[in-house]
Amino acid sequence: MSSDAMGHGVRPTAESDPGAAPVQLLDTAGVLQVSDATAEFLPVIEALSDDTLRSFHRDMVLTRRFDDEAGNLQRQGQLALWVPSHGQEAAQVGSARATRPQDHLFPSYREHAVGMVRGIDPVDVVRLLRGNTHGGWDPAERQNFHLYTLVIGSQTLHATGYAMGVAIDGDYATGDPERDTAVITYFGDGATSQGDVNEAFIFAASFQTPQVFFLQNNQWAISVPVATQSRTPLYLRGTGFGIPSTQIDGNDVLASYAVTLRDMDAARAGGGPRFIEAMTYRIGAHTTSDDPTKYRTDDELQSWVARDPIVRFELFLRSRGESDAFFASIEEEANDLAEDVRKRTLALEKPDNDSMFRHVYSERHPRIDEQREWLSNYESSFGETS
Ligand SMILES: Cc1ncc(C[n+]2csc(CCOP(=O)(O)OP(=O)(O)O)c2C)c(N)n1
Repeated sequence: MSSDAMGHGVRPTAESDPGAAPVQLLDTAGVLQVSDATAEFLPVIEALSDDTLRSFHRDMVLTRRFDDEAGNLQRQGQLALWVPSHGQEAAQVGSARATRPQDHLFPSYREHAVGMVRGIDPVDVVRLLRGNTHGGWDPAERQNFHLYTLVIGSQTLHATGYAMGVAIDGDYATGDPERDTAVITYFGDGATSQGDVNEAFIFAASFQTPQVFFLQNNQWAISVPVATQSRTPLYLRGTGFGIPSTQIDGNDVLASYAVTLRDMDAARAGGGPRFIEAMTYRIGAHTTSDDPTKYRTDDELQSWVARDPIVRFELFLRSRGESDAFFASIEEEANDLAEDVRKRTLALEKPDNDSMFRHVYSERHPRIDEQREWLSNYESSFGETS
């Protein structure tokens, strides 16, 4: 490709700031990084039990297996669309594991690992992308994991509004670990160009809300590279709003955990908002409607495959003596999960096409009636299907 998305004849690289040194606790070989730069975080990592470390691996593997299976189900006509999370598991699992039960999490639409850590049934997500539900779940019944948001960036405003509410209720900075609440919101590099997101930063900074902005910079907003979104590393945008900001290696689950824990604790204690930019990569397509080979190179893809978050963490666990039997048992659990998701998806009722028209306006509308009729005729043209 010889021109950027705007056709300006510049070919931006996909990475916003290859020269920066994000916080990294595990290198790609799974070796713990001991240095002045990591000293602040090492005690937190050393305090983690073997079981907690194993749970990080389990979360990542189960999510990836679910993600693959949902992609297969979409290809087989069971889902209208699938949004892959492959490659972003470490950013998601580390940050989600750093939250407390009373915290509130506001996702975009790719946060399958975050949802699973917070107790989402994977079939909740399937039902949403299959058209069986227009919402998905009740956040109060899903450990405060809020609804997927397809309108880019709008969840950051919801999160900031919620965090302002937490502040008004006085549910932070009390010193009570079961009461003090923080909010975390997830969004992408493309979303940082949205007005909503910038307004969320302003309100958060002005009102010193108890919240963390967690940006997964997966290098692409569909076909637009991050270098077109911003001429400066994105975490510096947060700094510009007066929000302390940190760039991390988003494929390092320990960095994601340790930095998010620090920042959520600071927000809960009344220190105001924080911003984390997790440098990661969307290994798959943007969605199943996208063909990334049209806009990115295989060399770039392979350079990120080599930084796979699960491989890296497995190497780390093995270096600590974790056995083959453990990894095999997680693999087996992942396969069981995929089978269960498949079975329950196939048992779901056929989505009710009419419901998408029913919820557009409160009263009937001739344009909607026209579209309803068109779809009904189109469906009938296939004859009876089961
Ligand atoms: C307000 C709005 N504008 C445009 C879109 C269309 N759209 C869907 S995804 C997307 C790219 C988002 O990229 P990014 O924020 O980097 O998140 P990613 O999908 O990479 O996780 C766009 C422009 C939308 N859904 N909402």
